Amino acid sequence: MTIFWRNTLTLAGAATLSLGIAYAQTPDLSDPPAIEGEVLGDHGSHTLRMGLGLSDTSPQYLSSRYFADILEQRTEGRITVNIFPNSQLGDDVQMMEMLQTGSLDMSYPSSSPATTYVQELAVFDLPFLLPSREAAIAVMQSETAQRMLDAFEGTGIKALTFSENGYRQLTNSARAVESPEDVAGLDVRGLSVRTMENPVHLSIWETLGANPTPMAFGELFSAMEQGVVDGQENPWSTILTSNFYEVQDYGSETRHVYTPFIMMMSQRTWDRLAPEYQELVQEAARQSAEYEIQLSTEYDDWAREQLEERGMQITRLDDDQVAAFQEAVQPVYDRWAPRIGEDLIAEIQSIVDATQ
Ligand code: KDG
Repeated sequence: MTIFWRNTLTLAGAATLSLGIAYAQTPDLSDPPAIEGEVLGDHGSHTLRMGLGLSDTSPQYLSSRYFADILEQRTEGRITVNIFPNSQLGDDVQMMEMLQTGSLDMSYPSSSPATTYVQELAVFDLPFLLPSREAAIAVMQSETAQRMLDAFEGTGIKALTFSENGYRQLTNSARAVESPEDVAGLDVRGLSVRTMENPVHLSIWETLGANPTPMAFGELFSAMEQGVVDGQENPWSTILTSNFYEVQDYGSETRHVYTPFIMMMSQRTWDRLAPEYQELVQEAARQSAEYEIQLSTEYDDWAREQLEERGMQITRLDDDQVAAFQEAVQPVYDRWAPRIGEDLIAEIQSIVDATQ
């Protein structure tokens, strides 16, 4: 953090000295790995458009740039990827529909709104299922997860790889939250919380006594600014890189769900690529996903500290407090586990257990 003095003019025109603080925009991030591998021959030229919900300082954007660089370098510029951050081209749901019709080439949504295409993905939405990042990575790299990507076959979407969105944390503008009772509000109304467009997330916040509202990510900042909702939940990196701290005073380290991202391509675009290019795209997607996970890890604690420096009051929960949330959301399991599939949950559980 650098502190500098700046002169400002008051309305009356007198110069006053005020304290300005210039915050670092990103932590000290690892450089992307060197791009290796042969340069492919000429299999045609393609300019691809990729839409993201998150901002151009997010790990998702930075690693997508790496993806674009790999393709560009290894095809001598025959494949170019233009990336549009900040929901410029639409939200997760809209962009997946655009992939289906072929009006967009690539997108990178959370797995949660993608459950309308592949229902099994909802396993990731179950609260407190993945106790550590190691467990989450093992699950994302498992054959079980690959089956979920393959299950997009026939939807008009080619799912390329999982990467990390991360552990989601609650923020709000009403009060400090350290228990489910604080969410529900005993003497006051329950918090109104924006959720992703996903029924399990809705169920989590209903069960906790909040008033949940599913909403597109791109509408969230102004909804919080205008008081349409009190709060939301997202990883610290997103809360920082989307400037949510400007409209949210309180954060709680709930880590209630770990959600992945899925890098996706329109099936129509995929089908237009030569097999050599398809293989390259798949390889670049995996490499950039690894880099994304690395950046996201580097961001996590740093982002929380930055939020505190910028004035957000963050409550860390001890084991007993986390256990209280876990217990409170048990009805979500009772309701959703049979629909998501007990076998699938057991499969995920055994991958998790192997990492403990
Ligand atoms: O680019 C991804 C975003 O659009 C979105 O998925 C972020 O986790 C997210 C949310 O809360 O919508």
